[in-house]
Amino acid sequence: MKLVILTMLFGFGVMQHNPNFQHGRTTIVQLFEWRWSDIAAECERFLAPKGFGGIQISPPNEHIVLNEPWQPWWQRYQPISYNLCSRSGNEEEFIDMVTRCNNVGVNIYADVVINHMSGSSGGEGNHSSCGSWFSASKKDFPSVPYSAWDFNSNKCKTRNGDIENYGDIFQVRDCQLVSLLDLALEKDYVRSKVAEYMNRLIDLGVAGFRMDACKHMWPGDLENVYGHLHNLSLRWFPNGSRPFIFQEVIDLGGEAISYSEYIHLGRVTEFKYGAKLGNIFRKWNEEKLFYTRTWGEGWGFMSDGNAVVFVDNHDNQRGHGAGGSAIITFWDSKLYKMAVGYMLAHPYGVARIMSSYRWNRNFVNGKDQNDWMGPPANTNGSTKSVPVNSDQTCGDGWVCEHRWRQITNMVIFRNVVKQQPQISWWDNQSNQVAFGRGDLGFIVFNNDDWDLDVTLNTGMSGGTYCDVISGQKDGNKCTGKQIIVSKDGNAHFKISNTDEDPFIAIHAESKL
Ligand code: 5J7
Ligand code: CA
Repeated sequence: MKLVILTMLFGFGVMQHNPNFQHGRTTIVQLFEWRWSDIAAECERFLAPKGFGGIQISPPNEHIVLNEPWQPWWQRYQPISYNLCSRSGNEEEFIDMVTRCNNVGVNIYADVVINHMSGSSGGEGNHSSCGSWFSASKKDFPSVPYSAWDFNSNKCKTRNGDIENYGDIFQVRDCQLVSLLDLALEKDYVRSKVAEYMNRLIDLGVAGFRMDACKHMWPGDLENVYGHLHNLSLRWFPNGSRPFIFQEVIDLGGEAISYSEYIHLGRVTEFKYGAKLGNIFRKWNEEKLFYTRTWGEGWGFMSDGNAVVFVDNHDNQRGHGAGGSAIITFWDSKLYKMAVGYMLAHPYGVARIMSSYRWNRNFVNGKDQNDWMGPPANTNGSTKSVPVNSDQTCGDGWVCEHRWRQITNMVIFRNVVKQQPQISWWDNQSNQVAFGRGDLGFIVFNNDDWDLDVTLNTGMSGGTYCDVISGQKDGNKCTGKQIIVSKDGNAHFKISNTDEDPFIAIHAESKL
């Protein structure tokens, strides 16, 4: 009996750390600000065939619509109601997306904003994505409905009701984050409204949630909400599947609130990962790639089973948030491909890659004046859809990093080598490193300012392999470099530091 109860408790807790990937897939792509109709098409024409595991979508609920002078991306982080109509599309389009992506085995993870509603200066009227009326000054959101009683005002002790001191955990949880109206998640009513919203998404087929701003919510309140969630839809998932939970807690160390308060509830975003990897590939702060021999827990990161890892996200790719200018993004494409390649080759964590849009960066004294800019839009403010060019790149300002050959092919690499241990580490005591994943994959990086020219034991079976960075396997030939592995597993690698992509990766399915 005791054992049964223990198994149930353990099983219940652990399930929320599992991404529920289908068909042995491994990787999440954040399709930031994409429309639902574009995502549905992308699942069918690209993500499923290339083996992507799931998508983090922008918040699907009704949000404020701002004009300053053009809709900023962060309006999606100011909820007005839990109606499923947003800048990305309406309810019908949402349902169509979830259905079509699930039908081809690509999971949908919704970004969920439950710490707050709109900003306190959000005014009164119908400037919301479904046109619902609200009054920020009266704390009245009748489409949920929430009224003034459902917010934290009385618990917060700061003068203007905003968080002033991140060293005070009561302020961080009970006061307003940059004037956003802070929900009283200790109230059963608020918990039930939030759980009802999340259950609606689960019942439609969503596989899990990216929980926004968890630092600003009490772990006990989150535990209560998660405890009310349904199992995943039996239409696509095995009986008893729990929603995957990954929580945004920005913790680079040195604050009063630690990621460790949240790991029993689900996975947590490991912000140290991209911040450190940025410094390493940029060779800042005396960092060298060979120091990553102990990458992962050896660098003081949270344990493997709790981490979601990423090179950049929608927030820190624009100089906001954790990591500052060390964060590598598509703007530094050569370094970016290497950093994402490293992440996808390395076994630590559940990996998420970013898919962005371009904006007019304009630095004044080191600060981007246009860090607020929303997605490519038509003159009426609606988000442009994502056109795919004949060379498979995206148009109209959509970057589609996930379609860059080097990145797509490393998503496939990660699927091929999953669960294989990291072996055969080699380095030159500088910025050239190599490692294998069991006998199924091998990768070599040259981030030094000189050539790499070395014979290494790959641990792989003898034969000719196509490098999946400079090209890939195409029938019985390679479109890029070829690597010959001898019967004893040795292979010769030569990588010029001036190569467009100074790294090489081979795996079992790239063998001729
Ligand atoms: C929260 C943190 O705990 C943290 O450590 C951090 O670095 C950022 C935030 C943060 O989270 C948000 C979550 C939301 O759902 C909505 C939000 O508006 C925020 C948010 O604003 C926010 O902090 C901003 O970025 C930090 C780097 C600054 O230190 C903060 O002051 C804040 O900056 C504010 O950004 C400006 O002060 C304000 O004038 C401006 O209007 C506002 C614009 O909104 C954002 O930049 C939204 C950021 C955001 C960040 C996220 O991590 C996220 O998941 C969603 C939105
Ligand atoms: Ca709060």
